[in-house]
Amino acid sequence: MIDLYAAGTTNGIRARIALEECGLAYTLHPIALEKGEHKTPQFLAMNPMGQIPVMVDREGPGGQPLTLSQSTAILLYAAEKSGKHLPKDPAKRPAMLQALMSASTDVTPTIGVVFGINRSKEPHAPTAEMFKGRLKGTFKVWDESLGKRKYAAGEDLTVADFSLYAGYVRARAVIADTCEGMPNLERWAKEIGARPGVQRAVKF
Ligand SMILES: N[C@@H](CCC(=O)N[C@@H](CS)C(=O)NCC(=O)O)C(=O)O
Repeated sequence: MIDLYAAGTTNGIRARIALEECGLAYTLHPIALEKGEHKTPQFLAMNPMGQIPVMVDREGPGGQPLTLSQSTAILLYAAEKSGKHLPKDPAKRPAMLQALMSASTDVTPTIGVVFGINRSKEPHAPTAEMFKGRLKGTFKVWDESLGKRKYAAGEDLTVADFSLYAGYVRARAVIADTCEGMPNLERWAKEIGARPGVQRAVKF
């Protein structure tokens, strides 16, 4: 059994999609970030960074308990444990890794910066606009790419799609103008968002 400590943020959603889509049984422990539940001694013992998500797999490698943070690490761990959503052909792996890293390290941190600026006591509008422009540019590249192929890394659904969807769904909910008017991205998001596991994962 797996315990997942998460909130409905991009990173929390990514980790939960991973467990849902890989068919791994888990118990969700919602963490209220606004109450500082990610800064308690118990939480910091699991992740000294004081950040969600954290996953505890009581039957990790070798049957030993495993505590893991970093949403993309959880995504890859779940995929490897279940044998799902990773290319079987080694030649397809580099494209999957490139797509995965762009989704996890280009899209998500930029969303985090825009949210952070907007929530700050004295939001600096030009900086927020600059990062929104960067995010829109990244989504535009994804839109063009998804015009040529079905999924994030090619013709097969992979963990890269789940990572990208976690960022896309939050951007669309809170800063919709960064991903509007992108028909290929919308076509792809409609398909990913219709998956039952993804639908369960985004409800916190
Ligand atoms: N790179 C980490 C980032 C985790 C992260 O930034 N978590 C945020 C929520 S999305 C958090 O816990 N923020 C609270 C804090 O940093 O105090 C991941 O992919 O899991």
